[in-house]
Amino acid sequence: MPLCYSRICNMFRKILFAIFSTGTLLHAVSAPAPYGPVPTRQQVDWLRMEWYAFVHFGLNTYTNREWGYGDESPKLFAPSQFDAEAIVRTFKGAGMSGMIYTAKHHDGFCTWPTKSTSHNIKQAPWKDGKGDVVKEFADACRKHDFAFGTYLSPWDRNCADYGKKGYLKVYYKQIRELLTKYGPIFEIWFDGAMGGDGYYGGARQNRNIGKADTYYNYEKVVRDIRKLQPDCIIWGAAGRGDVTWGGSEKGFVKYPLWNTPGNKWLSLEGDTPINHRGWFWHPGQASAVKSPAHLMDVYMASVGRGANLILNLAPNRDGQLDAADVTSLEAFGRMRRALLAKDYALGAQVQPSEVRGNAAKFAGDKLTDGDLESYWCPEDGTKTPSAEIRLSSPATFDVVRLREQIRLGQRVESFKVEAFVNGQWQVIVEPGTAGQVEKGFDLRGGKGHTIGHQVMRWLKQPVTTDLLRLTITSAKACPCITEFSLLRMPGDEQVASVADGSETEVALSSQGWTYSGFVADVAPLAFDGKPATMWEIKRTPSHFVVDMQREQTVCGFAYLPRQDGKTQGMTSRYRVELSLDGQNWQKVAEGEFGNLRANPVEQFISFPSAKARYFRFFSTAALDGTGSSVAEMKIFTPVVK
Ligand code: FUL
Repeated sequence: MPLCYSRICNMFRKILFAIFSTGTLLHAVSAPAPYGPVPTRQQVDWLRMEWYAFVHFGLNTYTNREWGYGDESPKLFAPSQFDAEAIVRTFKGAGMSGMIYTAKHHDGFCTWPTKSTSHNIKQAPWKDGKGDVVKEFADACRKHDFAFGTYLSPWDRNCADYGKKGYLKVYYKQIRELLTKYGPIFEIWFDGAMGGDGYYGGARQNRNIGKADTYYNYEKVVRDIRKLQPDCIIWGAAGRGDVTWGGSEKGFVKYPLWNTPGNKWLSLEGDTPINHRGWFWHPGQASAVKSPAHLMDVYMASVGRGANLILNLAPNRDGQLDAADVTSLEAFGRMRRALLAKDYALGAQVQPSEVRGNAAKFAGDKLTDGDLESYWCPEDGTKTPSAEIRLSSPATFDVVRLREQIRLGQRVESFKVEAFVNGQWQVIVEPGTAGQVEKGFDLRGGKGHTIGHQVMRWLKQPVTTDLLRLTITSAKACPCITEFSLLRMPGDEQVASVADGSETEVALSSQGWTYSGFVADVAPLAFDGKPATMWEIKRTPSHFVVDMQREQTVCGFAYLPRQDGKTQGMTSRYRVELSLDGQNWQKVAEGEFGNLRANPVEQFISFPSAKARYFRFFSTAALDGTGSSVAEMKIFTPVVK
């Protein structure tokens, strides 16, 4: 028996030797072990969707508000020409991959026939109360093979039980309905805005919920959703979901971007409306649409930094998208397609400094094979490898795109790209150094920090070459790079995105105006066209009076909140009164400027045209403590056509 055993061992040794020496070993080189938190399959699929639409459409569409108070009448909801399919076709045509619809916003109005509350679409005149906006969008998406997702505001300013236990039953029911009645939901959005004043069934109170995570019991919410729709990506949920906010409602995310801030993978989403006026549709917004060139900046500052982009288009009161929004969206869609149409590095020869186990599977050509799964990788101990990339002919490009194999974790901390131009190596993407943060739209000439799912670096100017060198200058573990691409940014098509001739009001010139009221000496700073200077006082309520020196017809005003990044003393509620003689006043507008904390953009308020010489603006409440401030204000007069 022992003889037999040793013979078997010998045979086994010989077989192993044969395998190793014939090169079969090459196939046996194993992939690196995952490093740190890795994304789920769903998170990887989601990142590949890149950009999709947000659709804010509900009662606010009819009230010119960003945040409804909760007492709006459902009778207002009457879109005469709503066509979900037309909207979906527009999005798809622009190259978007899906859409997320606000099934319920903070005002609590449910745009589907829910059983959870009577404040829903059944009370609306639209389709005689038999309509269902969620269903129409979901069906249109399914028909056009387009992903459908939903936004359900946790904060509900209509529900009498909000802030109490009773609301949770209502809310959970709404989640269940949306996830069981409308087919696959690719993403569900739980907004972060929570608590505050509201209608609350007539109580008209201020209700605080303490910690959102505790009140909503997001642990349970997430568990339930995973059971109902395991593929659904969860936004927010106090950090328990799969995706978190990009940090600004301007659409950019900060770079370097780490998806692994804790012990789980967390993806980022940049969100912004296509129109400067806000998330919902507002009268006269045709003149405020963002240009295609600006949308490209947004794209490069979100998708280009490794996040996804959700771009909002708000249907108008007819239920249709405004032509101006669509024109800009489509022009940007063409720019994006042109940018991604040709990768000049595709098929290029790659000479890396090192290949893991010399295995073909991890060789340099994986960088340029156009396959998002295959990757170039050195030995475990090597963290700063490099690779020379030779194109078949010289190409001109101004965007360098890199991708990591994130299924193995996020590893790269910084990288450098050089181009061989006029007989010399020239650094075209400088390596990032610790502590540098890229924010906003400062994009061109950006440094090479993280890679993650993807990073696009926009060069200061186009470069022409056929030889490049990529060097990973710092990594947490051996880098696994799936793609190295060279792209060309199309020229800014100067698509007219403003002034479609539908202007109904214009701002009056403030020349010669005088001011009284609180700190009247600084009131002119609110009318000087300079957002950095403002009328400001540490007191609420307070007010100022504008004497326009002569009688004018006025029909509205615009308020730009303080732009210095502070929220203390940012006016959030207002009242406006007019007077012909400075003695007798008439109130013409009163309300809330919603969503200022996340999106402090210019707010436009209209009121019925009236004659006045004096305009009195009251700041009646402020965000974060006492104070009042106005960075800029405009007073509008109607355009006589
Ligand atoms: C915010 C909300 O308060 C806004 O109204 C909007 O829905 C935006 C997408 O999220 O937090």
